Amino acid sequence: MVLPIITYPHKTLKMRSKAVKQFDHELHTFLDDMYETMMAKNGIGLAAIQVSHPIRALILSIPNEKGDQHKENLLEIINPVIHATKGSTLYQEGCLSVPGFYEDVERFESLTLRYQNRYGHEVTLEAHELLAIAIQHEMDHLEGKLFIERLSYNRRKKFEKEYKKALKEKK
Ligand code: Y12
Ligand code: CO
Repeated sequence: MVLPIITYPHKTLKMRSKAVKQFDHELHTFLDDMYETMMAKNGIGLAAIQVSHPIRALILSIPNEKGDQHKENLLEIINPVIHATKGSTLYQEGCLSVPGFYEDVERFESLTLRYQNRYGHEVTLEAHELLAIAIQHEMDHLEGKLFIERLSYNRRKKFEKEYKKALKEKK
């Protein structure tokens, strides 16, 4: 089932998500719905809070070098914790909860992540490049933070201006 995605400035997006305790059928159905939703909206990443569910779960489907997203490469990341980071990098990010706005954000270049999969099994992942960036973007959602809150003062102003213009055009 494709779920509705909430967008800025919905106040739920500011909530801190709670740890997942039960790795049951309900969680699996929800993760399947998140996947359907992300693919229907052309996303590469989605956090549970974006579909109004404040639990520490996120999914990622990073495209391969041809730009294709394969379900076998889908990552379902639950209760993630970053254990080590290296370097820094700039990447132009977008978010399904901030449609139509893209801006450069500085992130760690690589990281070591520990998380649980849908069965509650512990996984360790070394992430680099786009995967590392996407993990940080989605983990910010778990803390109630959007990428626009990581922008410099001037870039944040640019966002506010574009957001207000888009609102006026909608009316
Ligand atoms: C790098 C880049 C992005 C992330 C986080 C995951 N972000 C997304 O998956 C964003 C997807 C997105 C899709 C959009 O829709 C289309 O392109 C058709 C979109 O455009 C509109 O909604 C108008 C915006 C964002 C992490 C790291
Ligand atoms: Co996002």
